[in-house]
Amino acid sequence: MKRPRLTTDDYIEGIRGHDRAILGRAITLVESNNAEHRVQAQELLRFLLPDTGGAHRIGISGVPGAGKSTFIEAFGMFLIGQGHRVAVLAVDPSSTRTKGSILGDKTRMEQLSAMDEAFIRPSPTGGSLGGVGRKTRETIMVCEAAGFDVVLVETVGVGQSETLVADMVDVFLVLVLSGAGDELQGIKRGILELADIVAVNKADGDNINATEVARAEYERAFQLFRPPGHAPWDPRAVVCSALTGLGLDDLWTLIEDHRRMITSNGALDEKRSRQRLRWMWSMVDDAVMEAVRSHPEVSFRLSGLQAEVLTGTTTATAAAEAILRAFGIGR
Ligand SMILES: Nc1nc2c(ncn2[C@@H]2O[C@H](COP(=O)(O)OP(=O)(O)O)[C@@H](O)[C@H]2O)c(=O)[nH]1
Ligand SMILES: [Mg+2]
Repeated sequence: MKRPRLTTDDYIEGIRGHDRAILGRAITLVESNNAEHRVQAQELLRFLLPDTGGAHRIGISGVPGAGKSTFIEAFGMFLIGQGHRVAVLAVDPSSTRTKGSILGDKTRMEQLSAMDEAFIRPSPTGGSLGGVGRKTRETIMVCEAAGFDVVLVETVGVGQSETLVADMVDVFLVLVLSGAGDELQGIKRGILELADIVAVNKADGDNINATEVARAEYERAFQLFRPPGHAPWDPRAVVCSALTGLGLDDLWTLIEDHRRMITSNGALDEKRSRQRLRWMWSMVDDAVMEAVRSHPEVSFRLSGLQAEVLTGTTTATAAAEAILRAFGIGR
């Protein structure tokens, strides 16, 4: 059954009135690639804009099995206990909304998903990484307008989606595990570059000592890699247990310290401004690339030119110039 179309006023009223059904539909609107929907979504966002930006935007990454889902359940419940309203979003470009995909395991978030103060939304499906990025960023704005003051954005700890999420949040948290031979030597450089906070999870049972060792290794690695004092924030490592709740309060205190620090020295405003500008350009880049690739004259010549570059019979420069000429901007 087709639901009646909502006007932009309906959306605004529903979002401001904390109507979950309308919030869900507003996000669906924002996620749509349909041209008419895009127009209405942009109109809606323009009206909501003054109510956005108020949340702690927190990115959470970690390899599968690190405990992200369990952590978000426990941390989300902890935050609600502190009086917060928590939205949980996900970025997983490979997600097909099947079982086992990110946030597909709602069973690990049974408590949280039943709370009025929580809103859990799975990753937008399909489309390019850039498309997923737009949808998630605009969803963050809609959730903020709906009064969620903490937005957790979960992503898998691999490659580009991690970088993408780090560029849409205020603080980037990486969940890691102790042991498994990854102390110092194997610490992923990406973690050191992106993380504001590393949380060594599963600090419970026989694992407590090992997590403390790993935490100290991460702290040392941060000091070597990013000498203290040159950035608005010196990254930190903590231990926690998503299972017992140990360390969640200290972690939140640290996130609040981070917030205070980057607010007082102006780094938060600057970070968000830079993020918006990069986001604008990434959308222009994507659209231009799409226009070039789908241009009839370009597609006509593309496979031939690519083959010549692959075999080395044409230089990359000559082929690039030929493509741009075909598109109409070359010399
Ligand atoms: N002992 C212990 N197990 C945990 C903890 N957090 C998660 N787990 C377990 O680790 C496994 C993977 O957790 P999950 O939340 O699905 O990880 P994800 O793949 O990162 O989302 C599950 O069996 C969890 O029960 C923790 O703090 N302590
Ligand atoms: Mg999970």
